[in-house]
Amino acid sequence: MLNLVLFGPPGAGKGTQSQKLIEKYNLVHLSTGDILRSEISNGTQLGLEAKKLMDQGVLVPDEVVIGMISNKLDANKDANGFIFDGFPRTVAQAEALDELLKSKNTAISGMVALDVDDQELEKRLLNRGKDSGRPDDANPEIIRRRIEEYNNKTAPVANYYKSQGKYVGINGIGSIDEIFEGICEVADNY
Ligand code: B4P
Repeated sequence: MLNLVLFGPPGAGKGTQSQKLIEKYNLVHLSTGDILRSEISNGTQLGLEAKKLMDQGVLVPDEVVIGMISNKLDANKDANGFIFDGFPRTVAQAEALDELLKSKNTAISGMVALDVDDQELEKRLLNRGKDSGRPDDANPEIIRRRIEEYNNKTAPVANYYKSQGKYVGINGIGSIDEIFEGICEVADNY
């Protein structure tokens, strides 16, 4: 079973590369950002609460996203494997994910981290914001808050996987296909 964590700052290309990976390896895509946005568009209580935080560029509480991932794992019992996109975003989420997978007799195969500098991230997100309608992509101040949140709370997750020998860093600047090739080289080894 291939269980890949696709990691990187906001706008690094996790969602973009996930779409290509699920097709090539026949995996289930678990994006906490997408699940939260679908809760928002369905007007659920969870969505209403998440929206307030996401619009400010801050993370939603761990227990909320861990619960969502747990439900999705249960709903996809026959999957070949999973791409975790935007999750785990804190060390507590990474620990919870290990426990959830262990209870299903599987584990994370590895983490691929996309490395992109802050200036490029800001440019990509503002560009996407022009037509995505995503409030968190709309202004530089919120984007900077998201990057700060990443540096404070999410970057330590890389060390969690490094200490397990499961971390591989990839240059996230270049064409989408070039970056995809780099990720596939890593994934093919698992
Ligand atoms: P996410 O939806 O996960 O969004 P993201 O980090 O902004 O995007 P991603 O890295 O996937 O970028 P993409 O490929 O789209 O999170 C949104 C919010 O949800 C968070 O701020 C938080 O509030 C909440 N949340 C989500 N998960 C959570 C969790 N686990 N815990 C707590 N809170 C959570 O690429 C961005 C743009 O770059 C696109 O326009 C794309 O076309 C472009 N691009 C991609 N690759 C490129 C390349 N190689 N060259 C040029 N442009 C490229």
